[in-house]
Amino acid sequence: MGSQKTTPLVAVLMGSKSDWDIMKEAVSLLKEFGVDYDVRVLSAHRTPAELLAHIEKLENSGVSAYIAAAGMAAHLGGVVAAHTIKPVIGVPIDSGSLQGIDALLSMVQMPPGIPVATMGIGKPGAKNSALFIVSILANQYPELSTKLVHYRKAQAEKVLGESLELP
Ligand code: RP5
Repeated sequence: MGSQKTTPLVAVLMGSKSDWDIMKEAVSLLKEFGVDYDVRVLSAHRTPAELLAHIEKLENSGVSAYIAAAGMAAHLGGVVAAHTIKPVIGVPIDSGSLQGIDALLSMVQMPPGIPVATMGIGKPGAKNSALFIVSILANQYPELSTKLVHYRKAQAEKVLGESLELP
């Protein structure tokens, strides 16, 4: 984990190192698309001051969007969104006894005014968070638009190929 490159386009934040097993899926897709990123473990509850300091640093360095992943009573996405006007994509982590339902509701039920674009729970949500950000950035970066079209094409071909493999 840690920083990757000096000018991050996307900041990936997670509430605990225990979220990494899920969030590495998002980071791996950002890498595949060649999107610069910065990954940190920072908690809205456990390290509130450091989280704010980090957001301030990212804002000054021209970050384009945030992915905020957290489990249980997940406030990370909302707190990040409160300190930026950049898009914040939330990933509810399936930790704790409620397996992510708690985190999903915490993120998706933001009161009006400060949105967090909430993905599905766990690994599928982590993957979609990266793809969703690539969609947003594709408006600004034509090379990402091209890569996303190729990604979708390859995905469709894989699905069509799977039908042919059936007995
Ligand atoms: C949340 O609490 C984290 O995002 C994590 O999903 C959950 C449990 O954290 P640990 O006790 O594993 O550090 O803040």
